[in-house]
Amino acid sequence: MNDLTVLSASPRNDWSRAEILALFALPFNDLLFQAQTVHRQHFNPNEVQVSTLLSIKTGACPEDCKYCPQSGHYNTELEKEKLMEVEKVLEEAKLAKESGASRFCMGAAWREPHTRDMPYVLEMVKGVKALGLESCMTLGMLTSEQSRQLADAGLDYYNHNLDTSPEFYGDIITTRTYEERLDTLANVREAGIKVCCGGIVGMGETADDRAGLLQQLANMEQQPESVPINMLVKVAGTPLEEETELDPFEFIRTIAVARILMPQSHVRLSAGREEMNEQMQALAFFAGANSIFYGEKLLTTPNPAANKDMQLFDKLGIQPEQVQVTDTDAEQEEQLQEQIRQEESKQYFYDATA
Ligand code: SAM
Ligand code: DTB
Ligand code: SF4
Repeated sequence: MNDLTVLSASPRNDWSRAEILALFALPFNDLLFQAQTVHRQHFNPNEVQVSTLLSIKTGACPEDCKYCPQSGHYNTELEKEKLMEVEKVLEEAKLAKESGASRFCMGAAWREPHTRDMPYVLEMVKGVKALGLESCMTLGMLTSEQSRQLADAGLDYYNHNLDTSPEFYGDIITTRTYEERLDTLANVREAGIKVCCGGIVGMGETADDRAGLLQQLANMEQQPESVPINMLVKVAGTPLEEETELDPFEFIRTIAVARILMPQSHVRLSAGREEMNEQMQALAFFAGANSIFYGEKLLTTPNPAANKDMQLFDKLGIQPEQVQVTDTDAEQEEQLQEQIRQEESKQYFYDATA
């Protein structure tokens, strides 16, 4: 076994860049063995958390993120859509629940939510919770007041990514700073919402940048509960459409190092699965990934079909992780089911006194 054995049971937040690079440089089998060992200390290795994503407001975003098909700065021929109606969002959430998702994530192509939009997104959170699903939103930057409103509505997770290392960040986004992202994350944390924060690889960053992203995430005062690792989805019309492929083993190494640095976090094998074969996804699960986005679409780009994912789970003996529904959630769900029963029964009875 290699000297650099880091089987830490509890999270550390003093990782140096050199230590992280040394993990990346381990022989592949040693790295995966360490990652799998850490993984088994905190999780059932045969369970994967399943989230479904929905774009609740699509395209025409004022930000210039070079990877993003929804930025208004690039012509990606995406059909723009205004904020969806609450009812439509809840219909989608119900379908997601019926197909086995335990968390429903709603994403908006905004720099930040406008005050006039808040009442609608708060209703969405309440409705999703009432269905007995965990709720997650990603709406751009948040003030502390907006974070508190979302927390009061019952939001479980807020997704806000750092995307890459502080050094490479300016090459990818110029319309908002790394500091502003950290401020939003601090607001979310302070409001008591769980943090979902990760990044994208395959954007032309160096190995040092990948280590830098993981260093930022791991060294947060409290590590994010959920860490999405996205492989860049190259979309025609974006400045990164011709970017060189990242070596697949480097991607698996990134997952494994994330697992070792953040032993208690769910690491999500996020965007990019449509371009990965089953063997690569299996390796990612072995390296410690234990969450996926499930359903045919991410926000605007394709994701593997649900039945393909279920077949892969079957082949690997993986079970979807079940959500722990609290008493309050269960009561709310019962109330909602009662409302639905009442609405449905109206169709079958006419008013004989009229
Ligand atoms: N507008 C909000 C924001 O940026 O904070 C929320 C939605 S935004 C689409 C959420 C995340 O999706 C981004 O931070 C980025 O990490 C990821 N993402 C966007 N386009 C992507 C792509 N082409 N490939 C991989 N990940 C992508
Ligand atoms: C995250 O880290 N990845 C998801 C979610 N958070 C919101 C989004 C991936 C988007 C991929 C490109 C698209 O479908 O538009
Ligand atoms: Fe807008 Fe978010 Fe896309 Fe950036 S990643 S352009 S903020 S939707």
